[in-house]
This record gives sequence, structure tokens and C-alpha cells, in this order.
Amino acid sequence: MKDLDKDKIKEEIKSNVKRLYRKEFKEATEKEIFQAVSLVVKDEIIDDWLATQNAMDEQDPKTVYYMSMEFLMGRALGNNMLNLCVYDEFKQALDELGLDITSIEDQEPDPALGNGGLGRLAACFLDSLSTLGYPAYGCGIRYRYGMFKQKIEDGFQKEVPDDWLKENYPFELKRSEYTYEVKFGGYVRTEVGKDGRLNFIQEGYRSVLAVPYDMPIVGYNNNVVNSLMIWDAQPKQVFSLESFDKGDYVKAVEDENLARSLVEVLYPNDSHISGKELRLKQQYFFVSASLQRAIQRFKKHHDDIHDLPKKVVFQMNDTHPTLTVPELMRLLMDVEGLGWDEAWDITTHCVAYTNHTIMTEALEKWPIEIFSRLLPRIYNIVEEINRRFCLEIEKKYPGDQGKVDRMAIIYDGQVRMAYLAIAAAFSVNGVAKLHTEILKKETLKDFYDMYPEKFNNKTNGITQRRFLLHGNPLLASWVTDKIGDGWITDLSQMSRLKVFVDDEKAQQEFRSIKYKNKLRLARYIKEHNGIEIDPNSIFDVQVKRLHEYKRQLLNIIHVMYEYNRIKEHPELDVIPKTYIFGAKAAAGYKIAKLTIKLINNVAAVINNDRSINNKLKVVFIEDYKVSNAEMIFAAADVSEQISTASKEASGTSNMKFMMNGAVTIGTMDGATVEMVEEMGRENAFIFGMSADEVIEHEQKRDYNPMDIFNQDQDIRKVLMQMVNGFYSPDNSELFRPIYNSLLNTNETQYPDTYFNLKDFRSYAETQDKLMETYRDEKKWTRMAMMNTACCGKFSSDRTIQQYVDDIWHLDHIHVNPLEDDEN
Ligand code: 26Q
Repeated sequence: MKDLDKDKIKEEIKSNVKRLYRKEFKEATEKEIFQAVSLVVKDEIIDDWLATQNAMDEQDPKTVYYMSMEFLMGRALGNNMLNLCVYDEFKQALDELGLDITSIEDQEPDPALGNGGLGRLAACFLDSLSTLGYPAYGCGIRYRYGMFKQKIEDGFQKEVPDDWLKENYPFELKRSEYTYEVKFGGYVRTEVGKDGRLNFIQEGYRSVLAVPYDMPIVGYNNNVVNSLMIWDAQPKQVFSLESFDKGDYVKAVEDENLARSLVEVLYPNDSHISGKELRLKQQYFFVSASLQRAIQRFKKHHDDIHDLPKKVVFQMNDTHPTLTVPELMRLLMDVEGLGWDEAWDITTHCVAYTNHTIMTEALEKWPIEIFSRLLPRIYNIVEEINRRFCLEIEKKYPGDQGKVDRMAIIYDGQVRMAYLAIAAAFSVNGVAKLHTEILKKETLKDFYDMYPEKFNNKTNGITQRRFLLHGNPLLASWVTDKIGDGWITDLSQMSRLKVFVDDEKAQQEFRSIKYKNKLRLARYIKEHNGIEIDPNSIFDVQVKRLHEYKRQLLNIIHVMYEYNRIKEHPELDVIPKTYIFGAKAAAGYKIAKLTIKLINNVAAVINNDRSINNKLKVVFIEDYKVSNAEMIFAAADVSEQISTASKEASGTSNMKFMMNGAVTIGTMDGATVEMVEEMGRENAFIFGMSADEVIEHEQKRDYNPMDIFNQDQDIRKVLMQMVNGFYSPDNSELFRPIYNSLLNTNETQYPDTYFNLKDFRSYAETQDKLMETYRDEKKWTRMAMMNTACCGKFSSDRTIQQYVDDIWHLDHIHVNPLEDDEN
């Protein structure tokens, strides 16, 4: 790193304030200082960014394009300073200027161009790619509004637009020179070309210009800076009087509307597919633009397009970018002039697909009507892919029409995106061992039987640089004191902490760090929720998207049960507990939103009941997002990972808690299974049905929650309180839909689809065990420390290395730092 000492930093910050705002430093607001500081950091990045681009030009390494509708980046300033290894210098400089570095960091909007796990995974992957020195582009959309901000009003979620670009965002760079056209609609005309081949010409279409903005992805201490390129849409011709005169007025206005609406907003649902045409437009928009840029880059160095698979791989983050397949076919055939077989050969060696869910209702399908109207040429190509694919199935399974129907890409008036992705991809991966096994045995069995060689597992990981180094500085420096700082780029070294788990002094230090982090979170909650919580109570935390399968309902039902127990037995010696929730619900997901209201109403009743002597508190943290997540993981004692087994593909918050020394109470689902494998079952609280048991009940349809309701009076009491106004005195029917979801059959759903009541007793008993263990301070601390010590496998660095070894086969980039021209 250049000689950027704290005095130089101070100087540059002050001069930036002057330059940007024509103000003396002492008059500047924290927002303005954030901009000034960011500019200093950006200057630091620029040279490495250029050097990386130069290296890529010279070395022409194989590059991955990570195609994703979502990148949940979180704030960049702190992360960039850390990865540039200048954090302490900036901290000192700001300190001497009378400012706290974290309050400057807090001025940055939290870029939330994603919903949850899938989007955050993409962000962790980019961090690891740069840190490991691999050439990569993230390809996505520059949504004008990201994930909505959540306000809680009278206990209800209210969605507020996330205007993250309101003020200039310092860490993006517009690259107008890489603008491409993307076409929608119209019709396809064919024409015999000079060479006698058919040409396909799209006419009568509407089009927009795709303009990329690059954001730097700074590797840790290695001078590598990759780019996240997110696309903005602009109208081809801005509406003008000239076009008005020509009678093109309507066209111009239409183009402008199309461009604006395309990138207006991130769809805030992450399980139920909304078959909205605009969503398909967004998908094609960013896929087409990204492919055009990738091919243009390739052609700068190569004449023969057949070599594309040697230099380029597209990883499709779930099915959302599946149009990569037909769009690449189109570009290769209609633009590059290849025939079908050649184009197919190249495409199927360039694309790979990651699946993130086993739930069939979340598998993406598009009505032919919408698809073919919006993307006529692309639809032609998909039809032909489907025709050939069905022939292949028939050849392998002669006479098995059922097989063809089950596997066809186009069926029943719809295009099945996952099947299109699998038919073309050379690799299909799940995101945890259990998940991949379920894909192979159940969800995608037909495809596994046909192409076993395509299927592989890549267990998810998270970046320790954000979720430990940045999010938990106290624990990070404790770890460094104990084992050196090698863990920052090699998390497997964490296992060396195991020698400290029985060391009394180390235990005490570990506890004291957790306590301080709990104080920090308590302050945040006081400030943002106005609730006082006791840092000596157990912090039991469930933070993740609100979903029935994630079972926040099981958690709150258990809280209601515990509350009844404390009321009935005031003499019980219980350890005070604070249940902390954080979750956004998709705006149209009624039962999820009602669950938020239930949690808040239960909180209101319990928190205001003095008779229970503060033994129980419930907090719903408003607007759960990456920036407050970092703080929450650091402060948690208990991590709730309680999805119905088989439903959570991997989960990644489970790993973030583990790294920060929280103990898991959870089901054997997703990557939690592998966490337990690493730390030993004795270091977690596992309960409930296994995935196999769940799947068996689902197949036999032999589960009736009414039996449990009739037999278990504690459960009955809790459920009755849900509908007798105990938690909603003004409207006793308010929570009836939740009650019904647990007990009543209707035509579309089985009661208690997610086995809340079935797993309840096992959960409650395990919670009791957990509390008993917590009483034994040494035993508990040892468990918590074992979690931190055993988290090595769950770095996204390990995950990325496996993608590179097994799927992408990337070359390293070697970056020579640019000479600093100021010296
Ligand atoms: C699709 C079509 C239309 C509208 C929205 C969507 C959509 C958007 C987002 C569908 C799904 C998502 C996100 C899914 C997701 O976050 N899945 C999670 O991925 C994580 C990373 O692999 C896993 O750890 C989680 O288990 C999985 O739930």
C-alpha cells in the first residue's frame, strides 16, 4: 500500500471537504465527511483497479461472469478500508479530527440490491474471488430502489422505498463507453442470406440502452480489484421535439417509460414467484447486456469465437439469469453467424447453474404467451432447444411419454426455467450436501438419472472479512492475539483456537467480548426500538427473511408457551432471556406479514408485564439489513436455525452466528448439518424431525396436527390465546389466519405444512436443555468457543476455491501494483 499515513489522510479529507462543498472542515456535516473520506478511499482503490484491468488485458486469464439478479453488498466504506489494510490509519485520522469512524461509516446507505441469502452469497463470493486473486465480474442490475426499508407501525410492517442513490453514491463509476442495445417484442422475419443460410431479423421492437456502472471489489491486501457491473437502462433517443415532428412522439415516450420501469425496483419476494412480465424483462435486460460485454471483451483478444469456453464461464445464480442460455445461442448464431450445433457446443461449455431451493412452488416458470410476445426470437430458440431435448429423452427412455412430460422444458403452456438451465449447463450444483442429495433423489431426480455427471455440491460459505474482521473487531483482534492474523485469508486456521477452549483466562476474555458486543447491540436497540434489554440475559436470535418454512412461528409459539409457564410458576428459577427477531416479509405474503404483527403483539404483552420480573423480553428489530446484521451476529448467545428439515437449502446466517461464537439451536437442515459435523453434536442443540422423516410424512400425508392439539394442553392454550384476544384485545380474530394455517385444512394447503406442532415438544425440551447448559458458565463458554474454533470450513474462500477447481477452472491474475506517480 502507498504511504498513506494518518496525517496524509487528515489532509486529504480536509481538502476533499473544501473541494466538494466549499466548506471548512469544522463546518462539514457527517454526511459530507463520509463523502470526503470515501473519496480518499476511492483514490486508493483506483490505481489497483486500473492495474487489475491492465493485468487482465495482458494475461487474458479465464474469467467468471457471476450472473445474478441480486447482489446484497452492504456498506462498502469500512470493508474497503479493511481490505486495503488502511482501516486503523483512517480510524486514527478521524479520531484526531474528533470523529468516530463507525458513525462516519453509518452515513453510507446500505446498498441492498438483494432480498436475502442468495443476494448476500453473491456479495460474499465477489469478496472471495478478489481476495483469492481470480478474475471475475459480477453482473446484475442497478435498481433505482433496492430492498424496501421496513418500518414497524403499530406492530405491522410498512414498506418504505429505499432511495439509495438519493445522494451521490461514491463507490460506483459510470462506464458509458460500454453501452449496448437490448430489444423487446416485435416479430421475427427470416431472410435467406447471401450464403444461403437463414437470417433472423427482429422488427417492430422496442429497445433500451443498457449502461453499466462498475463498483470496485477490493481483494484483501493483494492489490486485486474486480468489478461488479450493474446495468442501468436509458431510452435510445430522449424524447425531443424533433421526434415529435416526425410523429415518433408516442414511440419516444414508450421507450422512455420502458427504460425507467425496467430498473425501477428490486422484486422483494424471494420464494413465491410472481409471474410479472416486468421481471422477465429485467432478466433479459441484464443478461443480454452482460453477454454482449463479455463477448466484446473476448473478441478483443481472440478471433475464433469457438474458443469462448476456454476464457469465459457464466455462473447462473439460480434460474433468474437462465436466459443466458438462449441469449448466448442467439448471439452466436444471429450475430456471430454460427450454426446450431456449433453454437450449442459453445453454450453448453460456457454455462453452469446453481440451485438454491428444493421447493417446487419456487421453481420459476413463465407462460408461453408472455415469453414469446416479449422475446420472440429467444422463444424460437427455446422451442428448438426443447424439441431436441425431448428427442434426447425419448432416445434414452423409448416410449416413456411420462418421462418426456415430466422433463420437457416447455410444458402445459409454460417455460420451465430450471429445466432449461439444466439441459444446457455443464454443471448443476446445490448449496449444501443435504440439499444436493435431496435434489438428486427427489426434486431433480429425472435429470440426475439422465446426467449424473453434471450434478455436484458446493456448500455455501461467508466472508470472514465482513462478518468477523469488520463486524466483530473485538473478537477479531482476540483471535489474532491467539493465533496470528492468518485466519483473515485462511479460515481453516481457526481450528488452532481449540487449545484455548478449556483455558480459564481465554474463556473469561471470550465472555467479556461477548458481553461488550451485547452492550453494543443493547444500545442500538434502545436507540432504534426504544426497548431496554438486559445484557446479562441470554440473547436468543432469529434473523432472516420471514418465511413459513423458516418457522419464526415455531419460535414465537414457544415464547408464548414459556410466558405461560413463568406466569403459572412464578417460583421457577429461569435465566432471563431476550428473544430477538429481525425479518422482512415479502410485501404480498399475507401470513408472513401477520406473523410479524404476532411477534410484535406478543412482545408488547410480555415486555409490559411487570409480574414476570424481566425474566422474558421480546424484541423485533426494525429493518434487518447487512449493516445491523454484522452487529447482531456478534452479540448473539443463541442462533435459531429451526427450518422444517429439508426446506432450507443451506442457510448462511447459521455460519455467521457460528463464527461469532453463538450456539445453535436447530434442525438437521441445510448447512447446519455440516456445521454439526465440524464441531460435534455435543456443541449444538439439535432437535426435531430429520429431512427423511419430513419427506416421508409429506409422501404418506399421514400427519394431522389436530391430534397434537387435542393431546397437548400447553399447545392448546397457546393456540387458543392466539384467537381469544389475549394478544389482540381490539380484534380477537386478527390472528385467525395463523391459527387456521396450523389446524384447518383448505383445498390448497395441508394444515401445518411445515410441521410446527409436530416439532414443538422436541424444540421446547431442547430449549430447556439449552438453558440448563447456560447455567454452567464454563461449559457454555466452551461450546461457544468451539463454534468459533470450528468455523473454518464455512469461509466463502473455501467455497470459491471449490468452484474454481471443479467448475470454473480460472487462471489467477497477477497484479503488479502501479508505481505511485506522486513519489
Ligand atoms: C423469483 C422469481 C420472481 C420473483 C422473485 C424470485 C426470487 C428472488 C429471490 C426467488 C428466490 C430468491 C432468493 C432465494 C434465496 O435467497 N435462497 C436462499 O439462498 C441461500 C444461498 O444459497 C441459501 O443459503 C438459502 O437456504 C436459500 O433459501
